[in-house]
Amino acid sequence: MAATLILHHYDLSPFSQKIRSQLGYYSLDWQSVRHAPMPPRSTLAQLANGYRRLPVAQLGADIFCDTQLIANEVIRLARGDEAARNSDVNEDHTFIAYLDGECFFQSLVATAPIPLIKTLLHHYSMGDVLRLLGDRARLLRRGAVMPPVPGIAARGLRKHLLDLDRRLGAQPYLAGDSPGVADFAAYHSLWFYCRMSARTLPTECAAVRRWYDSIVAFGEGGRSEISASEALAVAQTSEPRPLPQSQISDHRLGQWVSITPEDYAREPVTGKLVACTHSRWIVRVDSFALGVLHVHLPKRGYAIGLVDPEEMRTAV
Ligand SMILES: N[C@@H](CCC(=O)N[C@@H](CS)C(=O)NCC(=O)O)C(=O)O
Repeated sequence: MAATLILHHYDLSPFSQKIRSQLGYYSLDWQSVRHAPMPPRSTLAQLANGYRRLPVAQLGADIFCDTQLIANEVIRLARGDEAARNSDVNEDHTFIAYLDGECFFQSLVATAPIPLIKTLLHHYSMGDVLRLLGDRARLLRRGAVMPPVPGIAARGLRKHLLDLDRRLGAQPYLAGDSPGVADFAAYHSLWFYCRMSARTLPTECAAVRRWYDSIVAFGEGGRSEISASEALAVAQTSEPRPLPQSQISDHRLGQWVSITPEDYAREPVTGKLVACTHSRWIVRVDSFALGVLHVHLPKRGYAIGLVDPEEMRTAV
């Protein structure tokens, strides 16, 4: 029986919303493990071996970092291997990267701070909200991306909404008659902006408003909550799935590597490189507590480097 997708996430996370809405569109059943909005996150540390961002998806002992890969796994679960392969090859990844990068930061910065803090205070204590804001400020300071200043963000967001409206025109979704990954990537930042600012989208963008409401209506599929220890038990009692058949050669296969996001939260995942396709790397992690895990990371937006095996021995 196919493993059920476990989504490690938190409710206010926009990138997690990208996946929750996609799960809703495909009416998939999934299991939810809710995490704190900032580290320490001990379960995530055990499963993803250094990757700090959310969401992370889990299928047995396979761990998927970044919504690029998670979205593809959701398509695989819903529509099969070939549909996932086609989406991997045919989606406009440059546009998706723009939506997840520049447009995401525009929406974040354009969100009015007072309603944002009010919404956060509905979910977390004042102390936690202050820690969260400090954590995100540090994360950006150490990152390689520079968010826009508020005036530029607001203008950028407006231009983006007009562009989306033009792209949608009379068609229901950016991808045509049914939503593709770009639709969910465009949606999550606007979801965050509307929800956190308690604002609606401008009336002049009628096509965007119609499109947005239709994605809201997908809901989030059949969600059931499980505990972090249940998710760890799933990893511990599962074997990683077979490695992909269509691989490409890489001189680092079989060696210790570290793979690090290039934009922000640049904490590396280390492990032995066991597979490499045109869009992903898979590293094997031998965990004392959980056994063998395969951690999947995307190639787009991530840097790979060799690690001295001696260093790894001393670390163990
Ligand atoms: N490129 C990543 C970005 C994920 C991301 O930035 N997630 C945010 C939450 S929405 C995050 O992890 N922030 C830092 C944190 O929560 O530790 C993806 O597509 O999954």
